[in-house]
Amino acid sequence: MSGYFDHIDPIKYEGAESENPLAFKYYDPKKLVMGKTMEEHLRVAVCYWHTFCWDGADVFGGGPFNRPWHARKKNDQKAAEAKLDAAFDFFDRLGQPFFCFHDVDVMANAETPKEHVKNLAKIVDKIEAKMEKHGTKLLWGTANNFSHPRYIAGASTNPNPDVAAFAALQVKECLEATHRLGGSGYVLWGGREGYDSILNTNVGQEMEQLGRFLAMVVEHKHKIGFKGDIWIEPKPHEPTKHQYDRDVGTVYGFLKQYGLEKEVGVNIEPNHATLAGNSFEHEVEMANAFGIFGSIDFNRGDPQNGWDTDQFPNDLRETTLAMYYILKGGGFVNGGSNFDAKVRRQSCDAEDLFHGHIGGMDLLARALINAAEMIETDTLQAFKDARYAGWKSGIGAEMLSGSANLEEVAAHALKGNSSPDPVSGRQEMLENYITNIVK
Ligand code: XLS
Ligand code: NI
Ligand code: NI
Repeated sequence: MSGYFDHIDPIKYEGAESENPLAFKYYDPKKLVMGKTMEEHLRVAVCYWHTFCWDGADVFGGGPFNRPWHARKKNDQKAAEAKLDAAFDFFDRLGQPFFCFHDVDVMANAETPKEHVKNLAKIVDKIEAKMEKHGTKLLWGTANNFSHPRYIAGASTNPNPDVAAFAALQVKECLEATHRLGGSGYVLWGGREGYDSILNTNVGQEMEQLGRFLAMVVEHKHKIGFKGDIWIEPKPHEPTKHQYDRDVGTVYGFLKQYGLEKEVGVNIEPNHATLAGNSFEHEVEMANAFGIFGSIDFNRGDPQNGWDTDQFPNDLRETTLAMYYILKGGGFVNGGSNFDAKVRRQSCDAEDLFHGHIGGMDLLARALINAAEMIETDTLQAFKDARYAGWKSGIGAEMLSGSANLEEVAAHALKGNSSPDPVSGRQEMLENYITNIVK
């Protein structure tokens, strides 16, 4: 045991009346909602990187967090194992079912390709034993192909194919590790797959490279028999000026271009959605529309500054809406609710890591209950069904099925004696309905 979290008792569900800040008020894992437990619906995961790797450093100053596993200064195997002990100790106390990691989050530092393979394998053995003992499962794994200086100009989109080959090595090893650890998914976030300046970038060439890289990952998934999903995580920019996977719609076009739309889905992050000028629920609903919804990296940005602040989510209205669309799309299958979120730099105690996650899990629980209530009566669906009913028969159905051509549709319009009347979209009424649901 790490000792670092010893002063925190396991977090229990105590109900909405509880005044204990270190207890769940709404997240009751066994509570039944629409025939499934909350735990099964939400599939909550803790992310390794923000929770155990980050020491609180920002661009203006060093890390104030003082976690014991950072004290070694060198991220060697001993430090990696101390971090692993602390991570599973945290998971036991929080009681969430899943975790997520990048290869470099869990392993000792490596410089050469051979060292990379060796160090990852060493820690994966330890992770496997920990998972067996503690019962926490892997939601997804991913390779960090953006932090090391070799990736300054991207990974698969690098002008130098040897860099892309190093990235391929990392992805192959991490996909195999994810498979071995029983992960439900594998994520590719294109951290630097874009450009800082279009002046030095061959955009068409880079997208070809990215498409082929993704196809190789899918081929390998099938080769090793990985049954989980592959997800791209859209983000418009940061760290690059422009990232090719800018939002769900763009990713779908990209997948279509390379014939991968049936093989690859999306891991949506609300803070990335808002950076792209979209709402969170827009991204979920676009993914549903294209049939590529996968998983969520829950967090939020700060409306007053435009970057990926990765704060724990706390907006109940936004989360309720997103949850409604997630449930409408069938809910999580292999995906889940990963908190890609970090406590603020001044929240430097072990305890703060619990407050962040407790708040996030309680929020998801409330959003789930609200969304289930919305689905029960499904006022929105009924409204939309009535609004589009015209397309089910007559000229609407003929247009959609292709049985009427432009001339025939135009002839239908000519038969009318006047211009069609405008119909209210009832936006305020629907907004009021949401306001009254959110509680
Ligand atoms: C960064 C991304 C990253 C991915 C995993 O903005 O959210 O953390 O989730 O590489
Ligand atoms: Ni993320
Ligand atoms: Ni992010």
